Amino acid sequence: MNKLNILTFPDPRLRKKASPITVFDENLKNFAEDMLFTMYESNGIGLAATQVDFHKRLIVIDVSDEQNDPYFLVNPTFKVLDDTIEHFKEGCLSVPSFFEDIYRPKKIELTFQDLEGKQHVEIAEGVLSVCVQHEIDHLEGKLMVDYLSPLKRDRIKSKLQRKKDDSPKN
Ligand code: GNR
Ligand code: NI
Repeated sequence: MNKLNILTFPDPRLRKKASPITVFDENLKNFAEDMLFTMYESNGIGLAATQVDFHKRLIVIDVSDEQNDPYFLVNPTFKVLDDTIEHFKEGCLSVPSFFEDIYRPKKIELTFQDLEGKQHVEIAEGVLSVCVQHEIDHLEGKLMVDYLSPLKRDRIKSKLQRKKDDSPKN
């Protein structure tokens, strides 16, 4: 298993729109396992392929306490079932060390394929709903910071940019 490098804001590659997955082969499974490993190593509850510079519609999620209940979502989409807006303190591995209240619809119907290409439909609420919406945003090139005021976003941007300039990595 490989730990993949996670891109950080404001890297322009985080703005690319991911394309659908059409081939369900061993390569896809191996890559999904590397993503899951990377997510667990980084103590995340979700990871979108975009964040590791792979611009296809693939997400891994595990919102369980024990980190032993992974979901692999291929070509995920959702429909809002309850448009009550709830806020949640969100974090993002691509926006490290910032936690902000983000507002999103409460309840969704999630449609996705598994790594075999089989289709599934599920209802999601709570953290799972938040996380799925956060990850699908990544596939569209959208980030948590886009929901903040321009002032707040720019402050986060310059702090993270400064950190990048100081470190040889990335
Ligand atoms: O690890 C993560 N935690 C988190 C917390 C609240 C809302 C969303 C998330 S997703 C984030 C991992 C990540 O950046 N996924 O894209
Ligand atoms: Ni994120």
